[in-house]
This record gives sequence, C-alpha cells and structure tokens, in this order.
Amino acid sequence: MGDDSKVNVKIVIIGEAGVGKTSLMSKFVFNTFDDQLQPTIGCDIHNKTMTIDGKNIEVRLWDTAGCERFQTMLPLYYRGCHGAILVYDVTRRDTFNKLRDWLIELENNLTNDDAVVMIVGNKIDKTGRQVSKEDGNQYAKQRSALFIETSAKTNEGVSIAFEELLMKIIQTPGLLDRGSSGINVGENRGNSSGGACNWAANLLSSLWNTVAASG
Ligand SMILES: Nc1nc2c(ncn2[C@@H]2O[C@H](COP(=O)(O)OP(=O)(O)OP(=O)(O)O)[C@@H](O)[C@H]2O)c(=O)[nH]1
Ligand SMILES: [Mg+2]
Repeated sequence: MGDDSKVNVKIVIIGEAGVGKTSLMSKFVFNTFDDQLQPTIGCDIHNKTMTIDGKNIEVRLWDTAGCERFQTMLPLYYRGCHGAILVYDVTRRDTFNKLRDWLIELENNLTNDDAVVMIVGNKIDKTGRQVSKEDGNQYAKQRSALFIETSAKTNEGVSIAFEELLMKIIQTPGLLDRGSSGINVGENRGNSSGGACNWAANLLSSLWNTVAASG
C-alpha cells in the first residue's frame, strides 16, 4: 500500500450516560459544543478524514448510548474495532468506578485482540472534581490503556486524545491489516471513498435508532 492510500479505522466511544461521549465526538469532528445535548439513542456514526504520521486516515467514530436500555446492542458495535475510547466524568466518581465493567465488556466483545483502548477523564473544566488525575492515570496504567483528561467544553486534550489513539493504532503491527468484520464488511485498506460503507453503516444506525425510539 502506498502512503497516499486511505486507511479505514473504526473506533467505538463508550462509557456511562452523560459523561460526554457525544460532546467529545462533536468537538473533534465538528468543533462544536452544546450545553443542552440530548442523550444518544442507540448509536451515531460520524467520519473524519485526517493525516496521522503521514498516513491518510478515514476515522469512523461509533458514538454509543450510555443508557442501559441500549446496551444490548453494544457487542454489535465492537465488531472489527481498532480502538475504543472509554470515557468517565471526573466530577462523578460512580462513572470512574464503572470502568472495570466497561473493560470486561470490551475484553469479551472486541474481535481484534490487540485493539487499543484509551481511557478519557472528561469535564475537567468543571468544579467539584471527584477523581484525581493520578487515580485515572494509575488505573489506566494497570489496565495497559492509554490515558488522558479532557474538556469537550474548552477543547482541552480533545484532539490529542484522538491523535494519540490513532497513532498507537497505526503503530500496532498488523492491527489495521485485519480491517473490520461483521456489519463493516466493506472496510479495508485502500478503500478510498468509503461511500458504500458509510451508507450501509449509517442505514443500519438509522434503522436501529428507529427501532429503539419506537420501543
Ligand atoms: N462542563 C462540561 N460539560 C460537558 C462536557 N462534556 C459534556 N458536557 C455536558 O454533559 C452533558 C452530557 O454530555 P453528552 O455528550 O451528551 O454525554 P454522553 O456521554 O454522550 O451521554 P449519552 O449519550 O446519554 O450516553 C451535556 O449537557 C454536555 O453539554 C465537558 O467537558 N464539560
Ligand atoms: Mg451521547
């Protein structure tokens, strides 16, 4: 593959409800922040094209719902992921305590064994912190995950979070060669448009949103 080919990368964003998963995605993809964001229903998929380490990358971000009602669908979203962003809210200790459950969920469902996990402590702009940076860092280290603190509101750490994760994914030997499986069957190296994949993935997401909303 030449360096001008596009590499497709799938990343899932998970964590408890309200921790800022959608806000992080929106800041990174659209550079927007909404104080009154509605909870995600099912899963939203957004793409961003970027260059990391001289490689053209089409990043597909699966922004999942933290609400328990939608979690039965999660294993489907993990299929073929190259990376996962596991978010907690530094002002809510309960969301940090739940990281263990989320990591077990990832271990059981990620189809790429060496998919890269990044733990993100979000909302550092807020007062009333309940989880120190040291606690977050130490926990991530124990679990061999990357770690960063962010604010989707002020943009602190947001680009770095995604860039570090992507860099690590690119540098993990063989990870991208495996591409994705399951519903992302069209994802592989050298797919320069990604149009059909986007269409299929977004259609699936829309269908799921419709079903979820009516249930
Ligand atoms: N102050 C502050 N507020 C934030 C930050 N990130 C998100 N929020 C707010 O927190 C609320 C929840 O954010 P979302 O991005 O919807 O959270 P989520 O994790 O996607 O939630 P679900 O979709 O329900 O799982 C929204 O009102 C956001 O505006 C942040 O970094 N700082
Ligand atoms: Mg959301």
